[in-house]
Amino acid sequence: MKNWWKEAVGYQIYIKSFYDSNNDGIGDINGILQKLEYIKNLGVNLIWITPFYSSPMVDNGYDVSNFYRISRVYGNIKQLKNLINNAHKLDIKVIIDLVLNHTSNKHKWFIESMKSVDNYYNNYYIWEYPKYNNLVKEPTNWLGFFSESCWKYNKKLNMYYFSTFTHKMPDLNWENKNLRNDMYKMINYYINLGVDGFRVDAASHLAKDEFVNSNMSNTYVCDMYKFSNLDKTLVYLNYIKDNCFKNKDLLIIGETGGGASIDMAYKYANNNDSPMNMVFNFDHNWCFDDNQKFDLVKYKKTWKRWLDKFNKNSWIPLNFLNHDQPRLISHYCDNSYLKNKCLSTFLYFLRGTPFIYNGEEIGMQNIEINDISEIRDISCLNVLSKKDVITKKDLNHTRDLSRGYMLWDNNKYSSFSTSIPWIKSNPTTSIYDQEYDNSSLLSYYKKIFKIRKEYSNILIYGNINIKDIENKNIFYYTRDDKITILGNYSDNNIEYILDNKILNILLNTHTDIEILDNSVILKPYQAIVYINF
Ligand code: TEU
Ligand code: CA
Repeated sequence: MKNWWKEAVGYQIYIKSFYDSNNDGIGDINGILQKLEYIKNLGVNLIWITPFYSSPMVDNGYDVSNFYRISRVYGNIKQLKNLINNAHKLDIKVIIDLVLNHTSNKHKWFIESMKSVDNYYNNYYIWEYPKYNNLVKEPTNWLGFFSESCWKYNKKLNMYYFSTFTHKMPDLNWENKNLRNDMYKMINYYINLGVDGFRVDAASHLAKDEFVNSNMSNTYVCDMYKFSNLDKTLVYLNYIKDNCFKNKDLLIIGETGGGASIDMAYKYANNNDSPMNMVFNFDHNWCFDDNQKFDLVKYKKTWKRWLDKFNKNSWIPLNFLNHDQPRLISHYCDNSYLKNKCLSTFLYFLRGTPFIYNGEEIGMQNIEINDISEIRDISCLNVLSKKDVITKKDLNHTRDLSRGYMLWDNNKYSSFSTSIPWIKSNPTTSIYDQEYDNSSLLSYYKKIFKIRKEYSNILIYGNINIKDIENKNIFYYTRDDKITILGNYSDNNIEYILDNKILNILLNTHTDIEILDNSVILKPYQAIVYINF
């Protein structure tokens, strides 16, 4: 079945670091508006904007204090509507982050919730009495994702509340029907505002297991299966579908971390009776060998596993990394543009919807942290607060790595802003440098998406056949047996014997290619896409 979101090329905008329109050092909604043409020229027709709601910004906006308000630093509802309208005029769809698992502890509901057990909102969150009547002890030994206990004591109520991430982001109680109704109302509000769908944040954590200790350890342990990917989560997501998404042509793409299995992911997103259309997973994010070198075989096999399961009408996003992970070029490509070109050739012609993380298209590198004062990421700060000695490695184990501000040109602060940006960046290149250079990474990304569009029947809807999967250096696959994607991800020239004919080369990382009778000589990190029928 054809869908607009299968044909889309997605682009993730980390709003805080994208473009600052009013020069306060923080990216904003009008900043995105001013860069729509750039996005359009890239070949993108779908943007995902990270949270812009009112927030104390403990976790850069994933801690929402009012779902109906836009944070003043990002703009206002009028500007958001204007952005959506202008994007639509350019045929760009807009999806927004939907934070369902938790709110900020400054959200009105939570403030009410803390007042008394009889308060209407008390049950909007997960409250438990101490485990022992006299002794004040936490209900379980679970540790959350940001290295804090999942439980936080409240003296007044003599109860603990639950959080998957941090105490400043208490988890919502999805068992409560009133809470659910309020959430449907909020979701429908944004649908009526004109968004084209949602990226459902932390979708896998909505349901929690029975509150019994994890036996993985006597002390605190991040036993994420206690609060990730439980079947009950599907029930909640299906309620949302019934109350908000049904019969609407939206894209619902879940973020399903917490170790979601492929089978579970398929339950989330099979486009048959599932609550969502696709899910982001993290299996392909850490494909390294024993020497911490990128492992192509692992990478190919990971994608193959997902593609084998998500065939027919089901679908996956094609993405490298996001704002929680390091930068692609630093993570997998030793900061080499050529390696990046080679690897993106592999990824973006697979069967699925590409999602680029802003700045990836020009090969933005990880930022380099030299001092704790440069760190903004709460999860990293939490880890560091527990250490006596902090090494450079500890400092650079932060989600900030990929959150540096966008490098628009070579002026001060790369013209992201005229004021000191909220976070540093790593100005090794710029859009200005690459935009008119036909050999740049940026130009290469544009070519990829142009070809994908031009041959959409084959490259989007066609079936996929990954060949020679055990080959450590070569990737080789065909789409519909008509277009071949071939690359040499190694430092050596390789003569590779083909089982088809190179008739017309559509894309080449290099300026030429040596074709022999029934083989081809690929230079190091050379990739080609060619018609073979
Ligand atoms: O991340 C969620 C997230 O990291 C977990 O779902 C994941 O399962 C875990 O790391 C282990 O795999 C999202 C956002 O992307 C992130 O920026 C937010 O901080 C977080 O949710 C909380 O809203
Ligand atoms: Ca701003």
